[in-house]
Amino acid sequence: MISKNDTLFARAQLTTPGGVNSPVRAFRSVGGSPRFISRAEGPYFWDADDKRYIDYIGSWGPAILGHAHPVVVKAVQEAAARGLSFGAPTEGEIEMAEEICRLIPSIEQVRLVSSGTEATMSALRLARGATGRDKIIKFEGCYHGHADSLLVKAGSGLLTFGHPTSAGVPQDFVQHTLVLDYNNVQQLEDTFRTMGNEIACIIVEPVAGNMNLVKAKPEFLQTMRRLCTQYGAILIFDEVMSGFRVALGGAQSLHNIQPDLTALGKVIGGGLPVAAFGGRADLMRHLAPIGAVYQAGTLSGNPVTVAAGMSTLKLIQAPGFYEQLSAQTNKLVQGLSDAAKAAGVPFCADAIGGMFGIYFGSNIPTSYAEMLACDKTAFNAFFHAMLDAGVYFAPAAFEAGFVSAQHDDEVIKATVDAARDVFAKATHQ
Ligand code: KE4
Repeated sequence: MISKNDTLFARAQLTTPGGVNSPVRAFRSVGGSPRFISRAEGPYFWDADDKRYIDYIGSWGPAILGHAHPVVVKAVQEAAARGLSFGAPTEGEIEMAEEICRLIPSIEQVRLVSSGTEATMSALRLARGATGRDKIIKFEGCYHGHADSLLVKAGSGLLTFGHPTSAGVPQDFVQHTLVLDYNNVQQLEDTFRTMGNEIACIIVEPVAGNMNLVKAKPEFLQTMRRLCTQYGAILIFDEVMSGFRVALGGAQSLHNIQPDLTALGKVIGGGLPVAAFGGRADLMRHLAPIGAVYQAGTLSGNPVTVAAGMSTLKLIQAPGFYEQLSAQTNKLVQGLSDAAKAAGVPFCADAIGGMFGIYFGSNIPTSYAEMLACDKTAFNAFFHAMLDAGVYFAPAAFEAGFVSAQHDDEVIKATVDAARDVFAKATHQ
């Protein structure tokens, strides 16, 4: 029987490049046809053939509560019934801004936008406008969305496709973008020593999730903070993925480091398109309409998306939410590691909050180069075997995974049991 996923994929490619609206969904890195999802609830979603999967993508981070949380759905329905969009300010946007500023102390003022790309692109422009400098520093393997000056040896889809610089980005758009090695402290010191007074900003994922999960070493972030302060550069934490995912206060709360600007997204929209950038009030004052740095958006702060975001932000503040989320994520990675070890498969895994990484190699990677050395072929075989078993991991070796509050012990056990069978079969082939 032909899978309806295959039929839909063939049809989708007639009208949409690659048949998808975002490249990583196309399964090009792992091969085969993507699954077209028909519905989702809690830790599960169902494809076009009505096959159920345990979902470890969670919409690439937003679904931290589990899919179709009844409180969030109700908030969206009630907001929608009052009108979908006004293009005028609403009280809900004030409440959302106040909540973000309360939860992330480094954010004194914040502006809502509709995607993580918009958030980081706007933060970069603000940093350049506020400092009058052009050069920016990013790190190889990190992905900050698809703004031109950031598509330079980016991670995520580009890394997965194996061509680290995007076509269509003129060379003079990237001449000011310095790409350094993640977790390389000496290189940071050397770069600032030679051109620190030309640097507008550093943008960094304080927990990297777009070359798979790679944790920043504390001294890496501490050095960044010190150098930016010393040379008058802006430190931007891109917490689009890590914000409200690794801890209620984001990665910055775990490292106790105050960036000058923070980009947020994913969880803060609860699955609807909400992102944000914010930070020091003296920087945010450079933004139009009061300042000279232009930034705008027709649907920024949209009332229906803000309703989803606000109800999500309230629910993740429940007592013990992150302790429980971390406990479940740790059970998953420990279970997978034990299963691989029992089968003699070179495998390891890491976790932080509700985010995890799985690596087909002997050591947890601490850099982009170490990540590239992991066995992608082994990952792809594991991905498909688990998909057949009804477990959906990220369809690319260079992506992190996500656990929701609905991934209970039964769900984790089912995942680990399936992995045990897959690893056992892999070693008997
Ligand atoms: P969006 O423009 O896709 O909303 O956000 C861009 C972005 C910015 N910063 C970080 C740290 C991010 O992880 C992202 C987007 N993450 C990818 C997942 N690897 C989104 C998945 C996709 O591109 O479809």
